[in-house]
Amino acid sequence: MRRLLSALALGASTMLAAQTAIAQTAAPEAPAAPAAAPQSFESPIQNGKGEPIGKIVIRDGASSLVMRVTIQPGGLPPGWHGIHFHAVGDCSDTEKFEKSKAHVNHDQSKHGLLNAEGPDEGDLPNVFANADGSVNAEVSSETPLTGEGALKDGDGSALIIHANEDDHSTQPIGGAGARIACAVIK
Ligand SMILES: [Cu+2]
Repeated sequence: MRRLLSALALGASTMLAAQTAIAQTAAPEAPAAPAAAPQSFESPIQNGKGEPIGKIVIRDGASSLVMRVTIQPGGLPPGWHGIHFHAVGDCSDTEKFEKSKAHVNHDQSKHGLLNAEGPDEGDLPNVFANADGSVNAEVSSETPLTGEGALKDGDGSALIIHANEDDHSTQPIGGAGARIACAVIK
């Protein structure tokens, strides 16, 4: 009985030692982030029936923002889809999403990441929806989330997903077609 008790005691002290070791090794990594932590913003994506199909998560750094687009299975028709930042943060007219207006474009640039006179500030790379309609994508943009010329200006902005892919050169939206999903950025 005594052996058993001391074995238990030894076991407990070994566990404590292990926990202390974990705490010591984990500690130095913790304080690194806060100084340069990017601003982040999250918003649901809704389809043409006003149903939630996924979300955008934006992290805004000093010189560019990174946006993750996540859409659940069944959310989109499979294949490539053009996506853009549109000028107004209003997704309430779900049939056509026209209240989101045209692209964010403060300096009258031409549309298209591949256009010599572009791109406009709303231009983004296409995203690809899998056979089940889901999307997991990450894109970047030099358009800021806050500050001068930002997405979060007085009337906000919207992330619009189009029915077709964007060819990144023809006007006005690269042949991307109808607006089929929308997320408010405000
Ligand atoms: Cu668009």
